[in-house]
Amino acid sequence: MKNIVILISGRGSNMEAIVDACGREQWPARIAAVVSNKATASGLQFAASKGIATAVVDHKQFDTREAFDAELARIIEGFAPDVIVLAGFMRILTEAFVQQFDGRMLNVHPSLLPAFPGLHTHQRAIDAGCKLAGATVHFVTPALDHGPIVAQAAVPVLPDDTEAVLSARVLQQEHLIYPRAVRWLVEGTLKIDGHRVLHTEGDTQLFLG
Ligand code: NHR
Ligand code: GAR
Repeated sequence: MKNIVILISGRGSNMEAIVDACGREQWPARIAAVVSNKATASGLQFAASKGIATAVVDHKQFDTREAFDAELARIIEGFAPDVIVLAGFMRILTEAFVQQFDGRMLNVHPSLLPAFPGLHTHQRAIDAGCKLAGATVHFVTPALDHGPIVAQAAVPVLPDDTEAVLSARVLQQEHLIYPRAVRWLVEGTLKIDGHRVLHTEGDTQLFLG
């Protein structure tokens, strides 16, 4: 049984999708904890309602990113994590933190990386005139949003799209590809080869929404 620790900052709909898939598909894993950097994150209530341990490490209580990350790592280690999942987690992590969990930590980012790393991805894709947008699941490395790509989903950008409409279309795909990718990491069916990630049994890593 592997332990999954999920980090959130807000709504936590990706966390919900992972919790649900883990139970429904009977993964050889449990959600050991959901940890937020914000006490007000609504996802904490969902996790607690499922009997999952929750914790808050408020970044505002720390003077430096290093101090915040050290406490976050201490809390996470208490749950003996095998897999760490960033699910709408909004704090950039230090190199030391990332290295501590090297090869065990995934993020879902709401763009087709390497396009639009960072924030406000949907508005940037609309403003750039992109005809495709999407989501990327990647291993977390020190370089923000630049880790090896595990899976991507593409969706159209339609002429009248607003940020809200496009982000909802992308989010639907996140809820499909992120549980799949976490399951692969739990099952040990991913092989990292430089910047490329291959599924050892040939499952599709490309989704067209
Ligand atoms: N940390 C590292 N080292 N590497 C990555 O790839 C990371 C990471 C931390 C978070 C998620 C990422 C995303 O999917 C992520 C990937 C937050 C910011 C950000 O600018 C950027 C990217 C991501 C998450 N955060 C601001 C900060 O100062 C705070 C913004 C806010 O609170 O709203 O940390 O997009
Ligand atoms: C998701 O779209 C996720 O890709 C994005 O925030 C949303 C979180 O939704 N992540 C980031 O922008 C990270 N900087 P959720 O809390 O409902 O999963």
